[in-house]
Formats: sequence, structure tokens, C-alpha cells
Amino acid sequence: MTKADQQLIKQQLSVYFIMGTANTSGHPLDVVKEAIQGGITMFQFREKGEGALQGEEKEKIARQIQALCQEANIPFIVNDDVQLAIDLDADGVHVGQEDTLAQDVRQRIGNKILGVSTHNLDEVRQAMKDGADYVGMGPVYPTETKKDTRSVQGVSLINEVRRHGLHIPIVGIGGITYENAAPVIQAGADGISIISAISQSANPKKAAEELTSLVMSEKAALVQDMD
Ligand code: TZP
Ligand code: ICP
Ligand code: MG
Repeated sequence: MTKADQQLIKQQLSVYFIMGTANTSGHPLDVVKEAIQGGITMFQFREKGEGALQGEEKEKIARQIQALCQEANIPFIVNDDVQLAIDLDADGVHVGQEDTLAQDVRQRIGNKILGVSTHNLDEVRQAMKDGADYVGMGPVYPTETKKDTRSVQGVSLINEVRRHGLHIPIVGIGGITYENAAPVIQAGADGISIISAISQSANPKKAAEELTSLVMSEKAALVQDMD
């Protein structure tokens, strides 16, 4: 990856909204539309949990959401399902430590975006070797959305990775809201990844707007400090 590509990914990670049909009581397409209007910078289709769609139904909604992302020029990333990402010609894939090996995913997807969930410095270094374009770190805070998470880690790994001088793009995930997002950026993450703070909001557009303006101002403040 060139330096310019890495800068672009860091921008795109700023407000990374993740959703599947199980994450909202609203109409999924409306929620995504509103989140896009509110300024999200990247989207991940994560169709998991109770009542998750499969097969053709899953593919159909994925294509509909992808079309919204394309119209808005926002990367559309698929969680776990490498074959779906290839079939749809998605912009990328996100995998966890329990999913397909990152290096195998890299082989299959060519130069699409590859994201990997990480929980310690070794996993971060391995993800970098495997060709990850960014790493997810969390849960930063307690979350109700994913039941089988590792223990809550705050921003400690984000700090540690930056202390070691690693420049891999990072996004924090897990329990992030408007109220607690700032420390994630201040610790050195390039963005925040959120599900429920947008998908369960009574006003997803407003929630996305508020998160976007917060992250952009926190990132701008850090650049100023370096001058
Ligand atoms: N991985 C770690 S925490 C999490 C995932 C997928 C869920 C994040 O959801 P929320 O609602 O933003 O806490
Ligand atoms: N991080 C990101 C960005 N996405 C995920 N699905 C995850 C961690 C578990
Ligand atoms: Mg996974």
C-alpha cells in the first residue's frame, strides 16, 4: 500500500458504520440512507445474530445497501463472507481472528480493502504481515451488541500500538457513543466503528451527524497539535 492509499483509508475510517438487519427495528435501507445523509464515511454489512438473513435474501439486501454506498462514494465492506464480497465486487472484507485466515483472504480478494479484528500487539503485527489495510480494536467499552467479545480493553491497545510506532490504520469498536468517542481518537485511532449508537437511534441521521462532527473536530485538533 502506498502512503497515499493509507491516508485515504484513515479518512474513510473516521465514522465507520456497521449494520445488519438484526441491529435495527427500523427499515434497514432507511437506516443506512439516513446514516449516509448524516455523514458516515464507511459501511460494513454484518448480517449476524437472531433472524439473520441467509442465501438469496442476504445477497439481495447486501446489493441494495451496496448501491446506496456506491451512490454516496462510501466504501462497502462485507463482514466475514469472502465469497459474497467477491460476488458483489464489494470494496473489501472484514474478518475476525476466528474467521478465514487474513492471508488467505488477501489472496482471494486481490487489492480490495482488508480489515482484521485484533486484541493484542502480536495480532496487530500478524495482521500487518498478512496484508491488512486496517485493524479493528475492541471492545473499547462494554457492548450489548456482540455477546462473544473479548474483555473490555479501553484504549490501551490503541495507545500501545502507537507507542510502538506502528502506523497501521486503526478503528476502535465496541460501546462507542457520542459521549465516549473522543478518547478513542485521542489515543491514536483513525476512526470509530459503531453499530447501535446509529442503528438503534430514534434519529440515525442526527446520530451520524453528531458522531461525524465530533470525530472530525477531534482529528483536526490532533493535527493542530503536531504543527
Ligand atoms: N466487535 C467488537 S464489539 C462489536 C463488534 C462487532 C459490536 C459493536 O457494536 P456497538 O453497538 O457499537 O457496541
Ligand atoms: N472491527 C471492525 C471494524 N469490524 C468488526 N466487525 C469487528 C471489529 C469485530
Ligand atoms: Mg467475524
